[in-house]
Amino acid sequence: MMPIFSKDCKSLLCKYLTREVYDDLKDKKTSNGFTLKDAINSGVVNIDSGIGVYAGDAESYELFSPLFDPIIKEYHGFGVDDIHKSNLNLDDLDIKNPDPDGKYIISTRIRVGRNLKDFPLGAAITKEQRDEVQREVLEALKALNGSYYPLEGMSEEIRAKLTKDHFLFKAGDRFLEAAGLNRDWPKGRGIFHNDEKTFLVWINEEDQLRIISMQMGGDIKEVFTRLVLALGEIEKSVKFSYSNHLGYITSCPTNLGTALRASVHIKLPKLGSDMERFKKIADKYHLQIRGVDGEHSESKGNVYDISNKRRLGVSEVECVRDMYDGVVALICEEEG
Ligand code: ADP
Ligand code: CIR
Repeated sequence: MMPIFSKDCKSLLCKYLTREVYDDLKDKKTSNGFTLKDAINSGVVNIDSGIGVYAGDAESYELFSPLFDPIIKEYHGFGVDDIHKSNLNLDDLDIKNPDPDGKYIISTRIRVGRNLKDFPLGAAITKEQRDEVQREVLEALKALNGSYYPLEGMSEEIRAKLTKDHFLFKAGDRFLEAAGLNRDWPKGRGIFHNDEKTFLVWINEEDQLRIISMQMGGDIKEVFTRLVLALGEIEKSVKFSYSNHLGYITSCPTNLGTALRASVHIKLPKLGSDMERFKKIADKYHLQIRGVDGEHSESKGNVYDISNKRRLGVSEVECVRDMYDGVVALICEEEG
């Protein structure tokens, strides 16, 4: 049955799931058995979703395009005839630390999401396939310096500390739960990281890989450089799911394209007391404001997570540049 959304629902799902779209898609199923009902369940169960949909495989984006296309258009400003282009050339990112004295920026993090070419995405994957993804990714990570810590068997104390310190994904996310992305938890999940925890890979959370570079302070270029070099190593042994139209294929349509989120944790007490002004600048520079514990969390002590909002139809270098330009503008406003 077509879901009925309450009047105050603001998700892109309730905006674009019209009766016509629903009737057109309700009986369709991808070759992995993923249906419209599966794709929309997260937004139906969580009416406070911003988006509300997840894909089960690359095919979902084609089969359910009457729903996904307008959502992608609204979130990324990217149309059906547009083409995505990747650019990871470090020489094209000419930026300096926007806060060399460390007055505002606490830390910088850049992550990309990736999924393996020959597997369904997490919402439609089987337990055996998920275990195989973990095995192939760990094989690829042998080329990098670090150790793997599986979630299964990890003490609750260590898991909670890694999450609190911003290194590990949270457990029991209700949006992922309703999307079917937490099935068989904690099996097949884990975190790989180097001793300094400046390079990390999450395995089998929302996406099969979340490849992360992070460090204290505001040296964005150094963080991006570490990420790009590691990506090159990983890509020597695994093939990622990529489409010429949509770029890297991800579970959530907000991550399509570069799947890159470049963020700073930044202290902005003045702007924090004038949210209207803060949001206006964020919109102008294509920024997203999150709380300090990540998506769907609140700010603490006037520290905000500021990141690029657009990820599709802009290159990786441009995504990082969006964040950099926005942070420079925010610091200028805070000082002015
Ligand atoms: P994602 O970035 O993978 O989309 P979240 O928004 O949930 O997901 O963030 C994941 C974790 O990364 C959270 O603990 C968040 O606080 C942490 N994080 C994000 N940006 C930074 C940053 N610039 N410095 C330190 N931690 C960060
Ligand atoms: C939601 O719809 O709110 C969740 N499914 C998360 C969507 C991803 N959020 C985002 O803005 N990047």
